[in-house]
Amino acid sequence: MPDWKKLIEGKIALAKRGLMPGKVHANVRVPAGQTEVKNFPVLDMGIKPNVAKEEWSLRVYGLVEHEVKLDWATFQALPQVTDVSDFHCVTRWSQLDMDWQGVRAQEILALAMPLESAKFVTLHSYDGYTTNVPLEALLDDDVIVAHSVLGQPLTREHGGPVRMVVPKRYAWKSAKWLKAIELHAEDRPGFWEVRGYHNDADPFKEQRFSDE
Ligand SMILES: Nc1nc2c(c(=O)[nH]1)N[C@H]1C(S)=C(S)[C@@H](COP(=O)(O)O)O[C@H]1N2
Ligand SMILES: [Mo]
Repeated sequence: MPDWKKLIEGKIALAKRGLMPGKVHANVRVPAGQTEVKNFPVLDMGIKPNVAKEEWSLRVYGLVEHEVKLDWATFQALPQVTDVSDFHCVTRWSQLDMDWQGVRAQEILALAMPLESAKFVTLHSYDGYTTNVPLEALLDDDVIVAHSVLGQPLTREHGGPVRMVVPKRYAWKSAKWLKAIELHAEDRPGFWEVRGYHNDADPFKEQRFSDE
């Protein structure tokens, strides 16, 4: 005789887990509709700006108490971390265990002291690309302003010298060749978001296009 009580309790526990946001895919590394790759493909609009470390700077402006402009040396002097996360591109590839190295976005935002009214962010890149995220999303521990990955400085094609990495969103939110972080009160859709990509871009909800 099976232990019915235990079986039923187990089923209920499983069903309930499915109702808890964020827990549904807790043991699934590769989201639905994605294929795991290991060759770190390159994806962008084809313009790959050549930004030397000496010429690079990162500006934080908009609804902040202190506008910040970091040059390479100042950026390197900030607390450095390595965060391992998975990278999901809307074109259906995922690369797991990416060991992004750099400074937590929360660290850089703290220097600028966002105003109470700041709720949304536009990431600006040297190729003219933009993408939008809620300010809160950038405060997660796994969001890195990265200069290295896979044990090497970021190559130009992957957004070097510095890119943003927002692991909980599809990779188009991870702006390469990062130039500025602009804070505002209202949400401003970026390059892909005005072209039909989903505003929120959660890979585990398959938020690929806004009309799906
Ligand atoms: N500045 C900039 N950042 C960008 C893009 C871009 O065209 N320009 N493309 C985005 C897209 S669509 C993806 S999938 C990822 C790809 O990053 P990778 O080329 O390092 O794999 O970068 C994102 N960041
Ligand atoms: Mo992409």
